[in-house]
Amino acid sequence: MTQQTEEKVNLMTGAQIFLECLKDAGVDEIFGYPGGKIISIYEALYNCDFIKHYLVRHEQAAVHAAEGYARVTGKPGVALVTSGPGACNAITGIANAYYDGYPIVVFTGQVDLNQIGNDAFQEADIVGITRSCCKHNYLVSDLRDLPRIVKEAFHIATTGKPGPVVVDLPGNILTEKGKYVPVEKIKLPGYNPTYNGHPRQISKALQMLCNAERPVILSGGGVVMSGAHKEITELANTLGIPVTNTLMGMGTYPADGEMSLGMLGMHGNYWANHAVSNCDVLFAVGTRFNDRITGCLKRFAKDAQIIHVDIDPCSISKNVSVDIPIVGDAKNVLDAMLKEFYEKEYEINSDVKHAWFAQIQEWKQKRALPAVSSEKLNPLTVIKEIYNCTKDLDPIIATEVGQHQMWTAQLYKFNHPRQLVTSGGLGTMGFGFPAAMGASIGLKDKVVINIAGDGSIQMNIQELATCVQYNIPVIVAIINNGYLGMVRQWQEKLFNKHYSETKITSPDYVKVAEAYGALGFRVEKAEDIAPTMKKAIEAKRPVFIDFIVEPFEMVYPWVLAGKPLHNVLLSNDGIEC
Ligand SMILES: Cc1ncc(C[n+]2csc(CCOP(=O)(O)OP(=O)(O)O)c2C)c(N)n1
Repeated sequence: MTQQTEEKVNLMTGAQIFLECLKDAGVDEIFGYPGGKIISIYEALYNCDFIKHYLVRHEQAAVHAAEGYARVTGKPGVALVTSGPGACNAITGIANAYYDGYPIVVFTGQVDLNQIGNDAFQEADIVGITRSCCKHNYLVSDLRDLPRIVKEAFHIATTGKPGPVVVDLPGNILTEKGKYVPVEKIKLPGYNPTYNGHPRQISKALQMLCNAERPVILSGGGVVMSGAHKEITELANTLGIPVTNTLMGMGTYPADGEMSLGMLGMHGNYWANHAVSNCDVLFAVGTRFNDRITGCLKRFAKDAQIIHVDIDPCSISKNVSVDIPIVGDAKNVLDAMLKEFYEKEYEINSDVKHAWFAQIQEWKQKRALPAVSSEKLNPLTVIKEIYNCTKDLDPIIATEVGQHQMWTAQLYKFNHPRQLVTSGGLGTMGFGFPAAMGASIGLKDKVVINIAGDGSIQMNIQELATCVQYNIPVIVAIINNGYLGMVRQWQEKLFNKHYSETKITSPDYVKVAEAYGALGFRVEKAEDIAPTMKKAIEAKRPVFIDFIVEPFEMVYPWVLAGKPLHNVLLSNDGIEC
């Protein structure tokens, strides 16, 4: 054979090269949905023994599943969708991962290069559409660029503040033939995330924390991302500083740890909100200070000096102005702080800190979470009981968005990071179920439970078919209150009980489960919760449990939008200031 013919024989299609690129990136599981412009990738997948593809039932779910996978494993998740409608269906998932900062790479099909802009069949300008909701995006316009772009995409998705990267793959690039030349090194001179905090800022911050009389640590999603939970726990315990967390920072300090204040914000703990409102130093790590956390910005921690550690320089002093900014990776910064603390033997004034702790305990005693009173099965009882039945299994808990999400955050005690999978920034109903599916694929031995509302579960309910096809044993606990509960709650309090379009009907979820080939149970009494959970866990199959609950339960504590954090509504009766 001549050298030229030999080279021709060794040529691969763009689609085959694409799979080799994924293999080199360490990817072995992807979520996707085929279509005309990526059919050549599916052809290449047909005999591919190094990538397992999960066929979802909707592209939005493919991206949420990839994010769920990324959240629990710490590895990037991958979704593959076709051009036009497939890519458009993926947008919500991309935006969701962007706001919560999780690393996923979404590959979208595109019409052939020479058809772009010609109103070609199934064309959508996905690079344009996703510009504002992804970390970076690419259109591959030359097959020779494909290995470099895929390598860069994974690098950008997983470094600095993680996020979604979109790679648009024109059909002709995937069918063209070429040689696979792996890329060894990434050269991105304009992209240099800062990992180490400035040493002088770190010393200043440490000094300020040691001198503080009423300090609080606020731990956010960045702590999960950088794997800094041990460091934050050590710092809090060593310096004697109470820790509150954002929804994204759940489990970064153990819920049953001595210094734990639990969640802050709109539905955060009364005592956590009061502690932040009254602290003199707030040490915020890996949080964006979004409005659900700060309440009225002008009055947020208004007497406090604020130290803010974040890997993303853009989030520093964006919402809350900061006294000591530290740009860097949370783990590195906290490590450096601890090292300096031990080496230089900083002193802590334990007496004043004890007084502060005693004050917090007083707030804690005064205001526990609301008591439950109703004839019907109460949603809070369901979540507490799910916690009791599963805490020893250390399960992954996903949620949808609504009241059930806030009750889960309040009542399920998360002792580990990456244990709660929930949509924080975008607040996407329909996220939980596919994300739970992705989480279950990522951690095959874990019990994975999606706590859902009856509204939310109907948004991506079709993924039950995916779970059945691959026997992904996700348990969906539907907190069925017959309403879009969280909106109904706002209508009750703020719109004179005008329940406009929030009463929602449901199918018979037991029959739905059975129709899809899954297991279904209905629970209406508290005593049936534990035995049903046991059956669901033992089944090791996809299960729906329909918990028929009191429709009018409210989520308290509640800081009304725009109010300061300490204006906490504890019941329908009044505001505690
Ligand atoms: C995709 C999407 N559409 C609309 C909303 C607005 N929204 C937030 S909570 C909520 C109600 C959720 O109802 P349900 O899933 O039944 O949960 P519940 O509040 O009753 O626990 C709605 C409509 C949203 N967050 N996401």
